[in-house]
Amino acid sequence: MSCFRYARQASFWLASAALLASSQPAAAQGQVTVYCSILEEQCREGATMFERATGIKVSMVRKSTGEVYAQVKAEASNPRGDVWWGGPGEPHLQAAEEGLLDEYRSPKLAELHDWAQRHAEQSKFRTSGIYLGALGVGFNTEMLKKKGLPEPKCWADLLDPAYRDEVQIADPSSSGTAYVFLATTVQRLGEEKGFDYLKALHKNINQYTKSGIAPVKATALGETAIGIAFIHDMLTQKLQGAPINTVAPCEGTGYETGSVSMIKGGRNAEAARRFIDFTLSPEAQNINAKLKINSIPSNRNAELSPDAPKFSEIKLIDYDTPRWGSPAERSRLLKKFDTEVKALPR
Ligand code: S7P
Repeated sequence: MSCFRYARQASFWLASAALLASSQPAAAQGQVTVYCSILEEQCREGATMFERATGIKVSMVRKSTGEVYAQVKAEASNPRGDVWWGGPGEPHLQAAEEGLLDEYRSPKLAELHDWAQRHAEQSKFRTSGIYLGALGVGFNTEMLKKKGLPEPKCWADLLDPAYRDEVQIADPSSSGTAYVFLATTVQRLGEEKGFDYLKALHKNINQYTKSGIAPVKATALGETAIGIAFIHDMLTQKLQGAPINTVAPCEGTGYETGSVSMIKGGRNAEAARRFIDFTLSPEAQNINAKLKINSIPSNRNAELSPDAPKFSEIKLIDYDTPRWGSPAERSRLLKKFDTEVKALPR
């Protein structure tokens, strides 16, 4: 056989091997249990990518952020999860301070924007930032038109009696999104006036849903005229053709620092660390752009979708995530919300 033919055959086998490596899952190498608080479709895509790249089997459970916090706490003496992926940072920070999370300094931290590195430092490296998302209001343009209702521009507008039963938000105990709204309101107005606002808004709320994304879907479907949620989630529906417009409220708004954490005492610590490295990588964070979920990624090399809401154009308050994520504040505010707001008749 000529040298030329050898070389041709060798390059054929090399190319085939490379193709196989990229298209075939790696051989099975352990497992990891992930409690996932981002959207179902992101969780699924991430699990598939990670399994394919590492051969580590992912057992994924999707739950809202407050629900995962409660589960991790309930399981503390016999942890069943390894990683908590996604959801606003406050419940992660509470879990960190309560000793429910393990310290992990991912080598990927160096690739993150300063705000995400700060978030990790503030938690003593028990959680890390994976995205940012501003809170806002979405409304169904067709419904408002049909009902002859004005388009809201400010948080204060949502108290208009004309919006009775027209506004939807999640329950802050289960939903990290709704907790960011509760904390934003208290930070913006002070505790007393903030709770007066929440009590007045309560009259216009048609439902406190379990998950933060439910009001977004309900607004898109015209099941509620107005929803309170993250602006990027409302935008996803708009990009898919729903008659939704979004508002960054005129008084200023708060935002989430989406987080990932390692659960203390999990059974698969090494696989958990690899999964966290993955969530901080551009590959995993690009899932958002692929699915048109336009939160702002923490990895400097991840794609920033041109559709992502521009933080520089949104009036943001100096939202104090560590304060609202401290166990004392979060537990107290949630209890007060249940007894002083949710329990009121409408
Ligand atoms: O990545 C999209 C996103 O909406 O998923 C998370 C999720 O909605 C949080 O759910 P809960 O409010 O039900 O806890 C958000 O953190 C994120 O923006």
